[in-house]
Amino acid sequence: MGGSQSSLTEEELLCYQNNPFADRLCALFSSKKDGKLSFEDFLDMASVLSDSAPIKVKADYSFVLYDEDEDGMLSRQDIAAVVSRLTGRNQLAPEQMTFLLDKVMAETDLDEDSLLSRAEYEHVVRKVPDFCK
Ligand SMILES: [Ca+2]
Ligand SMILES: [Ca+2]
Repeated sequence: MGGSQSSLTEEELLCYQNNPFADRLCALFSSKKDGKLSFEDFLDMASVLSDSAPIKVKADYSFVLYDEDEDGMLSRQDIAAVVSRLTGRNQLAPEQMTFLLDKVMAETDLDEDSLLSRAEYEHVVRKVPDFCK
């Protein structure tokens, strides 16, 4: 392959589906790790994002997607970043964010280490499949 014509840029992806995680998706699915998606990368991504993908696959990819600092755990900071992407221009006030993070952690952090491991995350996703849509 070669030539940027066959790749989708971040902007194109944003236009394509207006996904608040477009830059993370590009970083994740870019096989050349240059943030650009080839047509094959795009198909990979589409199959993972499709409703028919197994929940385990969705849980795996969304965990990596949300783990912005890529340390293998979801911290309050990672989750705050997810929330702020999802809320876009209607950002939560700091105290609302703290309240929300407290609630999320209380429900999900089973071993109370203030971090969400992959297993804990998968547990949530299985209980609330909409969580990783
Ligand atoms: Ca992390
Ligand atoms: Ca934990």
